[in-house]
Amino acid sequence: MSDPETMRDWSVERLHQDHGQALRVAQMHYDSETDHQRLLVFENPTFGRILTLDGVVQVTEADNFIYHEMLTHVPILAHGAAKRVLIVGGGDGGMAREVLKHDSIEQVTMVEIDAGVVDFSKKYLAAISDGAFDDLRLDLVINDGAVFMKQNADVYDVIIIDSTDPVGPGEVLFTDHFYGHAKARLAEGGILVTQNGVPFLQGDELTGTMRAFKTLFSDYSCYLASIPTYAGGPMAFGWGSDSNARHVDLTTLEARFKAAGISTDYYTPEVHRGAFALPPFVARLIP
Ligand code: AG3
Repeated sequence: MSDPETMRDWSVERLHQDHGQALRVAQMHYDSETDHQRLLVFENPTFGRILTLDGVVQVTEADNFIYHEMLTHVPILAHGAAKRVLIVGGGDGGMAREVLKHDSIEQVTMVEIDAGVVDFSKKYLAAISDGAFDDLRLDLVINDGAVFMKQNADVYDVIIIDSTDPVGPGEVLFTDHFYGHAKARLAEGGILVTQNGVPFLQGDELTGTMRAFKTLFSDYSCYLASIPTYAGGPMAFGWGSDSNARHVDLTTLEARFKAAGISTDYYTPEVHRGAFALPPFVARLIP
């Protein structure tokens, strides 16, 4: 039985100073400390299995589709001819799952810092990766994303930063340095997209990334989607490119989406276009 007074049997997230969220733990599936972080998987009747890292919700079976579809199909379909995709982070395999839906994608490189997250996601969160780890197009590299970006010389059409929040191991993925190295790994016409937190509560984080993008890219902005367990309002995804792909029109997107032949639960070409409409409180955070 859960006790609302003590929050026993609830997993409490305290990511933000003045706001938290609690999710009922109907059953604990896994609880361990890896080299990098504390990792829990528990069952919640509404959200299914939930993965938390150091108490912060990373992924749930029920709502991960919104996040993963928006960080993959938006840049891939805006690009229109993407063949090589790099995912930084994404150890649960959800991002790879969505990228690999596109038959036109020939190669996906995923750089995850924590081998523990991958191993255990395969076992405890198999529905999230849904076979992605067995796809021959996926090349899994266990390395620090920042180190990989500096060392590797390959280029990619789309780079997706599927990071945690900028505390702990994820912090380096929000630095100007890192974005500079990421840009150097983009092929001509390439697009960089990033997880940038919920701007209502993490406005500085978005501003920091956008300030870096401003110096790096001829076109930069962010787009939005609400993910229930990333609480606090819509989440922002950073967008940086030297192409005009952000302004691709609806008719083109519709044709590309149809040609891709993929099925989605959140993404549509209209949602894609609409996601770039920014309320003033968000637009003001972009220098
Ligand atoms: N990583 C993004 C978690 C961000 C949570 N942040 C927040 N609530 N502000 C998700 C990994 C899924 N592949």
